[in-house]
Amino acid sequence: MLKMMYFCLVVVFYIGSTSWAHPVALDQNQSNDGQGSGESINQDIRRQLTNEGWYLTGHFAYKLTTERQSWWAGRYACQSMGGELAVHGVRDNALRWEIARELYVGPVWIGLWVGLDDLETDMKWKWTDGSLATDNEIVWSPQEPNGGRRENCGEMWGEDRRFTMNDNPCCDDRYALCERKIVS
Ligand SMILES: [Ca+2]
Ligand SMILES: [Ca+2]
Repeated sequence: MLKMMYFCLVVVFYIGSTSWAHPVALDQNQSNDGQGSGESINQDIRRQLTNEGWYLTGHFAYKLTTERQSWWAGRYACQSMGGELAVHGVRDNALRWEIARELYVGPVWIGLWVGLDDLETDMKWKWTDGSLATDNEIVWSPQEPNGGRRENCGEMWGEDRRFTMNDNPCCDDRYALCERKIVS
C-alpha cells in the first residue's frame, strides 16, 4: 500500500511539473510547404489515428490505455499518446454512450478513468481542461459521489448500464479513456 502511494505521489509530482495543452489540436502538425490541401492532410491524420487504434467520432478521437494503472499514470499515458483524459466525450450523454459501446471493457463495475477530479477541494469537481464541472455536466451513478477525501478521481463505469460517473480512489488500477481533438 505504501509503495503504491509513493508511486502515485511521484506521478503527481511529475505531472505537476510539466505543462500540457488540452486537447491537442492535430492540425497544428500541418506543414505549410504548399504540399497538399488542409483537407487531405486532415484525412491523412484521421487515417493515421485509425491505424493507431483510435476510435474517431466527430472532431474527436478516443482510445483506451493498454494497461490498468492509477489515475495519474493513466493521465500520463494519454498525454504520451498526444491526448488527455477524456472530458468532452464524458460531458455529452449521447457521445459517452457511443464511446462506451465502442471501447468499454468489462467487467462493468470496473470503470475507465476520465478527466474529472476533486483532488484540490473535496466535492469541487474539475475537468482536466481546468474548467469547473457543473452539476448538470456530470451524470453520477445513484448514491455517488460517496467517497469523501478517500475517492477523488472520476471513473465512468457500466454498473447501471448507463455509463455514469463514480468517484474512486485515484491509486486503483483502471484503463484510462484518452481523448484527442482532431480539428480546432
Ligand atoms: Ca472526493
Ligand atoms: Ca464512489
